[in-house]
Amino acid sequence: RNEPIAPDAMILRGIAADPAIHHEVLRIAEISPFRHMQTPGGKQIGVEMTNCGALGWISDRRGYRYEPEDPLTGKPWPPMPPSLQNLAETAAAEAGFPDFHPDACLINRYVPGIKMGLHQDRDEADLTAPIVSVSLGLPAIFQFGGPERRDPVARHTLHHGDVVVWGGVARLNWHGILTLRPGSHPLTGAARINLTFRRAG
Ligand code: MD5
Ligand code: FE
Repeated sequence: RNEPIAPDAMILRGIAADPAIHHEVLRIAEISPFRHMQTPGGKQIGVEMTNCGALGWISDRRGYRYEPEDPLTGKPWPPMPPSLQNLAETAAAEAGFPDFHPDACLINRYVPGIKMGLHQDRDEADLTAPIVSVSLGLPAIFQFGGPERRDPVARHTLHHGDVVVWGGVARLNWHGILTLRPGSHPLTGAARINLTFRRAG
């Protein structure tokens, strides 16, 4: 069940398969809908995004950052549902990070043909906190490298309900998601949804 993939990085298989998790995502998206964001360079990000929690990750012509309000609605992001917060904190503790309290949850929606290129997550104020990533719906192949862009990259398939926790020496590792393949999932349809819990502020 617990699959270490590198020092301070672990996959917890199938622990978020409860449909109630996905239902919370649908409720959040009724308030703050999924949307394509702009990059600072003026391109559209292929993945559709929304957020819940005190802070939400956004990208626009001015850059990448965390904001307390949804620029689309002008209102605060929907609160983080306690069931999602408990899931993230329980998974982090299981992976060896008992003091994790996320204040941000970025929700990514991939449809077939969409990918996320190799990158590092470094927009957070406290880089000692881990990140918890929950996968729902269609499977995807994620690429997991090292702290340097040139480090070798391993591939792991993430399925519905899988949770990945990474922190410590793995916190700034390069990672990405390969192009989503066509398919349909009973809960999400032709989509993969990823929730990324972070301590951003
Ligand atoms: C996703 N999202 O699937 C991924 C998270 C992001 C982002 O990367 O910044 O929104 S899953 C990728 C992942 C899983 C497990 C470990 C690592 C990355 N990692 O160690 O870097 O939408
Ligand atoms: Fe990332």
